[in-house]
Amino acid sequence: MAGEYRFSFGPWNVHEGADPFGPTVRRSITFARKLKLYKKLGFDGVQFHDDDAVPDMNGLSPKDITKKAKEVRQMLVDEDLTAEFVAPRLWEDERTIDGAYTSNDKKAREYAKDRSRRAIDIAVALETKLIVLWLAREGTYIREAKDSKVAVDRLVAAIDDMLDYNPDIKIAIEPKPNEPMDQAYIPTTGHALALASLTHNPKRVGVNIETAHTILAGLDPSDEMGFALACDKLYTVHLNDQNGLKFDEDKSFGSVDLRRAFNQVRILDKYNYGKKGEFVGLDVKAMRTQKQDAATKHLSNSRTIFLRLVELARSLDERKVNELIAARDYEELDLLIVNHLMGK
Ligand code: GLO
Ligand code: MG
Repeated sequence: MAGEYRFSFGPWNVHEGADPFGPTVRRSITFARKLKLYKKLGFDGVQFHDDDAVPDMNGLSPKDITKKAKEVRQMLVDEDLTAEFVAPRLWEDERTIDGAYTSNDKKAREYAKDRSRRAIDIAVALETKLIVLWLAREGTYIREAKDSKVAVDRLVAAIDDMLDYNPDIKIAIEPKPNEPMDQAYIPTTGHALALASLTHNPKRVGVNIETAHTILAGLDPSDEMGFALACDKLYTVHLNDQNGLKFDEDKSFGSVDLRRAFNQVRILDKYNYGKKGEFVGLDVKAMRTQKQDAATKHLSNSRTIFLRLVELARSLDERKVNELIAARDYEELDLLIVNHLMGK
């Protein structure tokens, strides 16, 4: 069953444990050493920020960026790995303090578009067609700081620019309602798909649904996935878990609410997620308390939990489920599901 699903994570998911209130607690691991971890942990796909592949890319010419990205492609080949996607990292530059595509400053917007084109060049060199857009700073701290109608126009223009730049790429918008901003402009799957419909080529714009982000928006992750599946727009997922409305925790998949995780796996498996080449992407962080040598367990554990939940989804007595639905006996259905999760 593991072979039916291919799993991916990003190099940022093996991290040093710094948080806004304290420094790093683990040593850095080089990118080359991180790549060696993938297969051992059961992963085949690498998610990239553009500068995970080409560090300090702002100081390089487009030609040099492509050259360096091709070297990384060779590293992937050597490790028998695939690049899943490239995401322009638009939130760390001093020009994008107040947003990238939606900044009030034209120079910042131009930088963001240019950087996105370079990210596409990197994707081409890494031989992936998928671009992920996490719109980190496209929002506000106070309502009056930007015009929300203009912001959407600018997001459409930026996405159109990318679609025109390369006719082969597909873009997966990763909605998130807040953090780092107080209010983000594209908080949910519905917003992302409405935005897609405004672009030149809606067929090439879909979503990357992250469990924690849907929970922060007060929504159910499996329903968000069902919505995207019905629209044929679920290009990838960022599975993890989240303990209620607090900072974005990126906990191991299924570690907070097993039933919620079960329902995500159930809908993905039911509608053949992965059969068109989609990866089961994780976006999980190790707890800050983990020691150096044990700081990859969150990845292998999330994968293990996913695969066990596939088994549970497939062994659920669907005939019984349908009988209870027909009888509208949802109390009994509730017990059936909880018992199933408890192995009864
Ligand atoms: C943060 C996001 C982030 C993105 C990543 C890929 O909340 O989940 O980790 O997924 O930068 O664009
Ligand atoms: Mg994510």
